[in-house]
Amino acid sequence: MSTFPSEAVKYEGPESKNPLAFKHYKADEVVAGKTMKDWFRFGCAYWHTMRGNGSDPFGVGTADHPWDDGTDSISNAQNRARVFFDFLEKVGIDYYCFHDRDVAPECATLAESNKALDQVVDTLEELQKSSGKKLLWGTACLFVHPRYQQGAATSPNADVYAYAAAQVKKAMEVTHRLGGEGYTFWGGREGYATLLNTDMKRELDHLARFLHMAVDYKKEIGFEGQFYIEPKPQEPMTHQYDSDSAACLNFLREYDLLDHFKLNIETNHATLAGHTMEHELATAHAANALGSIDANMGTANVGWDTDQFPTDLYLTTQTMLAIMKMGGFTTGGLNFDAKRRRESWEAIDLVHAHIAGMDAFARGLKIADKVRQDGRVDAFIKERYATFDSGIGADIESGKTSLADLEKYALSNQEPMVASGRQEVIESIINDCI
Ligand code: XLS
Ligand code: NI
Ligand code: NI
Repeated sequence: MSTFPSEAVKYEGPESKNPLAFKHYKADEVVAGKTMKDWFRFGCAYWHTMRGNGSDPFGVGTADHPWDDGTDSISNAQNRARVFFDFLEKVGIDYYCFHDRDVAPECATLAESNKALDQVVDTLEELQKSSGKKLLWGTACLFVHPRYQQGAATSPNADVYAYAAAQVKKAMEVTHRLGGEGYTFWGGREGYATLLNTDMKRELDHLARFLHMAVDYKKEIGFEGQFYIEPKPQEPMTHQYDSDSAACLNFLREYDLLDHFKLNIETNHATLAGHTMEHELATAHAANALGSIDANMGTANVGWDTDQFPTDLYLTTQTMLAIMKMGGFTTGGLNFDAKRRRESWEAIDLVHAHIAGMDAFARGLKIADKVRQDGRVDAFIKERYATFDSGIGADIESGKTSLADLEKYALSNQEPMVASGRQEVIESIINDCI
C-alpha cells in the first residue's frame, strides 16, 4: 500500500521546504523538562481520518481513499484499520480515538453489530500490539442512526434509551479490552430542537441516571480509564445540554458525578459556545476537571463546527499555556478532532494536515515556554492581586471578615484606586515571544 509516504515523516527543521517534513515538531526534543511527544500526547481521530469523505450538505464526498472498496464488509473495515495504523506510523502519532461505528459497520441487529465490532477490535488489538500505538479514548456513536434522531440518553423513548445503554456498555468493554486510557461521552443529540415538546428536567434526570450506570459498569469491569464529557452548545441540536464547560460542571455537580468525569474540551465547540478556548480550559482547570483536548479550530465568520486543523499560532500558544499551567496531561492528550478541507481531497493531504497541526503545536509549546521563562506576564498577574496578599485582602481571602468589618475599613479608607490592567502591554509581550 503506497498511499502514504514509504518512510515516516522526519524533522528537517525550520528551513526545510519539504511539505512532507516537520519544520518544528521534533518528538524527542525536551522543552520545559519534557519531550514534545509527552507534552502533546497527540491523538488521531479515526472518524475524520478514515471515514471523512469530504461530503457537505451541498455535495457528495470528494476524498480519494484508494484502499477503501466502499462496502460495509468486515474485511474492508479490517483493511481500513491496517491503513490507519500505517498512517499513524508515517506521521508519528502514538494515540488514536474512535467511535464504535467508525471502525465497524452497523448491522441489521444489535447482536450482529456487536459481533462485527468484536471482529474489527481483534484486528485493532493485533495492530496495537505490533505497533505500540495506544487508544487515547473510545466512544459510542449515539447520533448518526435514525433511532437517535430525538436523543439517546435523553430520548423520549425508553427503548431507544435502552439501545443506547447497550451500545455504551459494549463500547466500554472494547475500550477496556484495547487498554483505552479514557472513554468520552459527547452528547450530540442530547438536547432539544424545541422546548415546546420537551420535558427538560426529565431528560436531564435520565441523562444523569445513564451516566451513573456507566460509572457502575466501569467499576464492575475494572476499567480504570478516565471518563470525559465533551461540551458543545449546539449542532446537531438547537441546544445541547452539555453546552459548555460551566454547564457540564454544574450538571456533574448537581447529579453527584463530578468525581467520575473530567472534560474533553474542543476548540471549535468553545467558539460555537461564544467563548474562547482559553476560557473553556481555564473554567475546567479551576474545577480540577481539565482532562483532554479535541484540537481543531473554526473560522470565526462561518459560525459552525468546521473542525479545521489547528494552524493558528496564537491559539496553539494559548492552549499550551493552559496545558503547561496544569503541568501537562495525565490521561488525556491532544486529539486532532479535525478534518482536511473538502478541496484537499488527495490522501496525502491527510499527512499534510497532521504535519501542519503538529508543527503549529510545537511552535505553540516553544512560544508558551518563552512566555513563561520571560516571566513578565506571570509577575504582572501576581502583582495585580497583591492587595490580597496581606492586610485587609488577606483577611478577606481567609474568610475572617464580615460585611460590617469591610464597611468599617472602607469608611476609614480613602477613595480606592485600582492599577491599570495593561492589556496591551501583555498582548505585546506575547507577540514578542512569537
Ligand atoms: C462532534 C464531536 C465528536 C466527539 C466524539 O462535534 O467533536 O467528534 O469528539 O463523539
Ligand atoms: Ni470532538
Ligand atoms: Ni466537534
